[in-house]
Order: sequence, then structure tokens, then C-alpha cells
Amino acid sequence: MGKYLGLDSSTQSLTGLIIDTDAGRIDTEETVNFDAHFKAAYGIDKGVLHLGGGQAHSAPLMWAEALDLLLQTLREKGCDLSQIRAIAGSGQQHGTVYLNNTAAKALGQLRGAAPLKEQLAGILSRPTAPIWMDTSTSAQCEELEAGVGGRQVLLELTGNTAFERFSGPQIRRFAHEDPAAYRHTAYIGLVSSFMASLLAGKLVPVDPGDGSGTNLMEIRSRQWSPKALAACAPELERKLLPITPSDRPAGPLSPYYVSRYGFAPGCQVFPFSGDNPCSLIGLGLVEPGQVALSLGTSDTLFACMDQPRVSAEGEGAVFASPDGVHYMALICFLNGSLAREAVRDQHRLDWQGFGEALRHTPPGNQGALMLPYFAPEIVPKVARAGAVRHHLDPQDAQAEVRAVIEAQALSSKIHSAWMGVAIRSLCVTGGASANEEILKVFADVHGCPVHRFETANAAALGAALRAWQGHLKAAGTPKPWKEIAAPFAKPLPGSTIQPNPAAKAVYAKLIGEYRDLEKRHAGLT
Ligand code: XUL
Repeated sequence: MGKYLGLDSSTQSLTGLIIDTDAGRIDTEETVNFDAHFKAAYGIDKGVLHLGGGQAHSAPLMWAEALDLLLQTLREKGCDLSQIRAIAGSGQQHGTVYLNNTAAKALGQLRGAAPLKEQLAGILSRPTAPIWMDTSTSAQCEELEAGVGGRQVLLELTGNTAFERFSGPQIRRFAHEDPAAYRHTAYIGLVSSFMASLLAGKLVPVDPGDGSGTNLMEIRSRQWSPKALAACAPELERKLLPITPSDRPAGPLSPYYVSRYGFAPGCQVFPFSGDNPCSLIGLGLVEPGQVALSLGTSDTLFACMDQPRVSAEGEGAVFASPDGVHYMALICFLNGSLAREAVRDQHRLDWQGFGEALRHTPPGNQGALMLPYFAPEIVPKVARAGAVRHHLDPQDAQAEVRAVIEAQALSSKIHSAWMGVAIRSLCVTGGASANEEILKVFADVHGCPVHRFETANAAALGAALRAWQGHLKAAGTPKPWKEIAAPFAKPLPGSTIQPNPAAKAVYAKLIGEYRDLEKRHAGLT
């Protein structure tokens, strides 16, 4: 027992969350927002470098700098980091980090005198990392599918059809566009494995939860697929970091953190996983049939499954759960907070005004609809950005607010059918889950109760729980996942939002109209 730290390296921020397993409660939560600290230095906007042609990247050295800042802040706030027994983490999925042959040595030599960014300045073979918002790899998706023998073969093998944002197509594009830099790349890892490597002071393998977001991992054996690797890029088998079980210790924390921040020398590091797989754990979805919604930069709807049910339409993704046994089905809507913030900013509102707009408008929005494609969309696939308005006055701030939220909720219902899971309740997390008015719309559209939790950082909580579970298992005193999750991943008493029968009826009618509008528009892109 003791304290465990979960880190979540997401698109816009780095969060640290400490759990106290003796007291059964969350001890501390702290977030470093990338734009607030690094916007000018790294040229980012909402954590992202937009490089044109659909290329969306971020900067691995910025994440390293954020890690230093987060740990320093925790210390300054009086956190005794020597009490942390183990650390695990979560990373935005699919992003790839390219390291040269000095990386392993530089990581191994990390010492406390200078910040990470300085000591690791020379380890990248590509200064930026393509992330999940990148849509530039349609050609590579087709080539990868063709290379393994067709779309269906890739789907059966990896659980997923090829997606632009997945790591495999991204790696293939890099190998093709910059063969010299690709040749100088000794190691390719994911955001998750990079962050874990910073902590362990050595190259940490990829976990199966995040490995399944690459189009390169056999979903059932949880190992890289030689066939997919061969179809992706030259010598990938040698460059790609191996896959390790999510709960196998990666090693002790690097001495850097012991001398600089006062961690105990024995503090263990566990492999990081993807943010969505960690949220699955952080919301207690360790048994099949439970469904959750994460309202973050992207909105994701996901469920725990005992078999890897696949989405033939390419509507959803399937990942291995970091619990080592189950799978997760996931649908990723790119226009999550991105779209909410676009409407908020266009009408010069704050979140309170946003909530009021929802309160003052009727369910169904008097027939006004929006397709909220402020950026190209993943589900349904929309290649070009451009919000579509139907009987909606773009000057009417209140109607615009309702339209964007209703669109997100209706779309999440329409596109979750393939999961084959009857949604009887929704567990919610992510920044926007703090907004009750938004949650009411989701409860009414899905016609089910929506449960809220103490923290909106389910990914960081899931990571902390993974550290605890791994630590107990490594000590020879394993605990079942249900018991690990139970004290932390429980809905806040009295916080459940029930659907309103009248509003539910309005949406049951409206959904067909929204589906038609979506279909008409999809035909035009
Ligand atoms: C999931 C996805 C995003 C990222 C960023 O497939 O692309 O949810 O993990 O959070």
C-alpha cells in the first residue's frame, strides 16, 4: 500500500495525479498546460504544431520540459515525492517519437544537475512527433491495407482498418518523405513509451493498449505483426520498440528524479499506455458491457469487451485493455472540445455563458442542426474542415451552442451501434464533464443515466491505478482489478444525471433527421 503517481501526457497538457491507497482517495492533482508555458517557445496552438497539408505534430522536448515543470510544481506545493512507490502513465495515442542512436546512452546518463530538455537535446532523429490529429496519410493507409493483402486482412489481424492518425501510416509516410532521417532513426516509440523512457532513464517498450493504436499489432497475441511491419516501412522490426505486458516493471526511476525532486531510489516505473485505455481503467471499466464517454480535446466513446469485436465500416477502433485480459472498443470524434471551444470563442462566451445558452434553449433546438466539422472529422470520415448549418442562424449564439452539443451527442449515438453494446448508462470524464448542461443533452440523447466522478482526469487516475496494480503484482501480492478500481472509480454520490422523458422523445425523433443530414454531407466531401 502507499502512494502512486499517474501521469497523463495529453494533447494540451500534462497532468499528475497521486492516489493514497491506504486512505482510498485521490491525494493530489496538478496540471501543466502546454500553451500557458510553451506557446511561444515551441510555436504550438492548443498543444499542436500545424505544419500544413493536414500534418499535426507536437514537440517531444516540450513534453520533457513539461515533466520537469510538473514535478517542480508538485514539490513546491508541498508534495513529498519520496512517498511514491511506483509511477505509470498515459499518453495521447498514436503519436510517434523518432530517436537516434544516442538516445539510450543519454537516457541512461540522466543526472540531476541540468533539466531534461538540455540533457536530451540531441536524441531525436525527427524534431517533432506526428500526433493523432494528423490527417495527412490517406495514401499510406491504402498502401498499408494493400500491403497486407487488403483491408479485411488488416482488420482481422490488428482489429482495425487503417486510420490516418494511427502510427503505422505515419511511420510509412516519414520513411517515404525523409528516407535519410528515417535511416538515422534507431528507435521508434509512441508518446506513451517516450514519457516512460524519460522516467526510467532507458528505452521503455510499448504496452499492448497503445500498441493496438498503430495498425501494426496482432490484436489477439498482443505482439507486433511481422506481416504488418513488413508492409509498413523498411527495417521496422529493428527500429520499433518491443511490446511488453502493461504491468511488467520497466525498472526503477532514473537517479535524475531522486536527486532533483526527492523521489525514493526504489520507486518503480511501469510502462505507460494510451490515454483512452488508461481512462477505461480509471473509470472502472474492468468488466465487459460498461460504456464511458470522455469529453476531451477529442470526444471518445468506449466500452470494455471480452472479445475484440471489430468495426467493418472503419467507424471505430479496437484496443487491448491494459488490464491484460479484455479489449476496448472506441469511437473517436475529433471535433470534441475543439468544436465546443470554436463555438464558445466565435460568440465570445465563457463556459458559464455556454451552460446558460443550453439552459435557455429547448431540446431539439427548434429544428436547427449543425454538423460540427470545425476540423476534418474522424467519425464520420470528413476530409475537409467546415461546419454545416441547417436552419441555424450563425449569429444566434444560444442556438449555435445547443446545436454543437446536440450534434456531438446524436453523432455519438449513431456511430456507436457497431459496438453491439446496449448503453444502459454512461460514465463520463474529461474537462467538459464538469458542465452539467452538456451532460444533460447526452443523457437525453442516449436515454440513459450519466454518472460523474470525483476527477475529470480519468486517464491519470487509471495510470495511478495501473502503477498500484503492477506494484502489488511485482511484490507477489496481486489484487483483482475490480478491487483496485472499486475505491476510486465510483460515481460521485448524488451526481447522476437522469434522462428527461420529454427531451428523450424529442431526440428519438430528431436522430433520423441528423443521420440524413450527415449522409447528405458525407456524399459531398
Ligand atoms: C483515440 C484518439 C484520441 C487520442 C487523444 O483513438 O485518437 O482520443 O488518444 O486523446
